[in-house]
Amino acid sequence: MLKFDEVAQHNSRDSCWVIVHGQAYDVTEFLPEHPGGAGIILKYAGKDATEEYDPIHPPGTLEENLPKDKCLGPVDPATIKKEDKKEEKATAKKAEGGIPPLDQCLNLFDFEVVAKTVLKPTAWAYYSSGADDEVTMRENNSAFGRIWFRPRILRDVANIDYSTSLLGNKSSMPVYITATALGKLGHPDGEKNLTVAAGKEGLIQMIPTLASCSFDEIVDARVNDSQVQFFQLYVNSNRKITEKLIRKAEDAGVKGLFVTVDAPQLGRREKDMRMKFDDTGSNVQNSNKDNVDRSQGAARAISSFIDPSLSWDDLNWLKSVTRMPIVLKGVQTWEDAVRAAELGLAGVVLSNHGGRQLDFSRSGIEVLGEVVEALKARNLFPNPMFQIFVDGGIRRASDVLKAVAMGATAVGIGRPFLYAYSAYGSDGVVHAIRLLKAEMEMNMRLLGAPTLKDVVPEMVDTRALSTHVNFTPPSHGSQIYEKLSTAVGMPNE
Ligand code: 173
Repeated sequence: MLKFDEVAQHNSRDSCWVIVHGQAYDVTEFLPEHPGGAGIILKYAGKDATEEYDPIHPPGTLEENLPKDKCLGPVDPATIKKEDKKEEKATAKKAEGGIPPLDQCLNLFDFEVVAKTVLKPTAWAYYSSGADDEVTMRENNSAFGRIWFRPRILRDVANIDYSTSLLGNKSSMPVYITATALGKLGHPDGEKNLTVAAGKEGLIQMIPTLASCSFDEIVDARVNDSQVQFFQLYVNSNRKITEKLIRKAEDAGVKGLFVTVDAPQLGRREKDMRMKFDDTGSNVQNSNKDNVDRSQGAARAISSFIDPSLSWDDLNWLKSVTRMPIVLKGVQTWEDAVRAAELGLAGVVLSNHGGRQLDFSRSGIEVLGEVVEALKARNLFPNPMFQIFVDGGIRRASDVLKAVAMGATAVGIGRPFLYAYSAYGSDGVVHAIRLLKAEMEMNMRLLGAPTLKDVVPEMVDTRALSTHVNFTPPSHGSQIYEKLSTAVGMPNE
């Protein structure tokens, strides 16, 4: 068996070995081909790269991309030195009981607070960041604060039922778990935490194209055969790869295809970028040799597979390769929503990608107002065959109910569930869902709406929704930003 010290000698561009899951690999010849650039591998040359590797590469990636003879065999575990102490520190905190017991989390915001203390700095930066000045990211939640309720009284609200149906599939609540990439940054079980919790609580999970777990692992984690999942699709420049993914999803019984249409290029997330610079240090030096832009870390490198030339013309092709209902995810105007409806698609998600794409795009909840109005004017709403979903900034059942009152079938929630499992595993997600259910029951009772059919437009006052206050983004000196560290590297120091 190989000894760690032997691997450690192959630590250069000329001879580069890395350890992943206890196996040594010779990746010297693969360096120029690595989609994320050679530099990131070289950082782990001669070392154990498992922790960095896992969130970004679904199982099987190495086997599929390296010739068999490049796997050099197992490394004697007794000789492996733990190089990355950061992760150990993070998990140590949990072991010491450094986080509050789960039942002290009373709402979805609480998980974010706990997750920030548990996550590795790079993971926190990746999950929590938004594009540019993060104005849209904050607006997503703030917009709900401009909608007020008009509750009705003296209705029989002894029994409350908030169950519903998404694309013809039962859901215990008008909420689904939306797709988010790189799930293992937060927890070794990654997206499987979401699958298990969704199954237990009767919610639908949208499987991401760029998950850390493989598609099969996420499907196999279903708690029973009747558990429903959707699939989020990034369309690859190589359409054959996309067709294969779609077929795989269909074969696995996936019930809906959500095509992301708001990310022809990945937004600039500066908090994330700052962290990558800190993390690799070597990026600038390497930028001449690598032809992939790694200045935005792994996400940007992976996103190079997303086809920016995708257009309305491709939708006929998409429809021809699947029987799954197709929903466009990332629609931001009534014009595009009407076009999707007229094309006979199954729905739209009014979303700005969690504020991670175009800064100063409006919140999904604001767009919902104009979309419903435009569809109604064309006799396209209500229509059970064309459902409207909203995501972004939803943290309370009151937010969910505001969206439902305005015409949404359901809303997607992303980050809060990531934070919940990062801190508490799958149990955290179950708890988060139960908190939302408790809020749903109370809010519907107080609104005078025993079922979701009773949650009607007249129950919300949305007059202020599209009135944006004269808002100047806070300066870069405010506490919201991860400031550029001036401690080292200033030219005149
Ligand atoms: O929001 C994201 O970070 C995202 O959608 C993405 C896209 C490509 C690669 C990784 C993540």
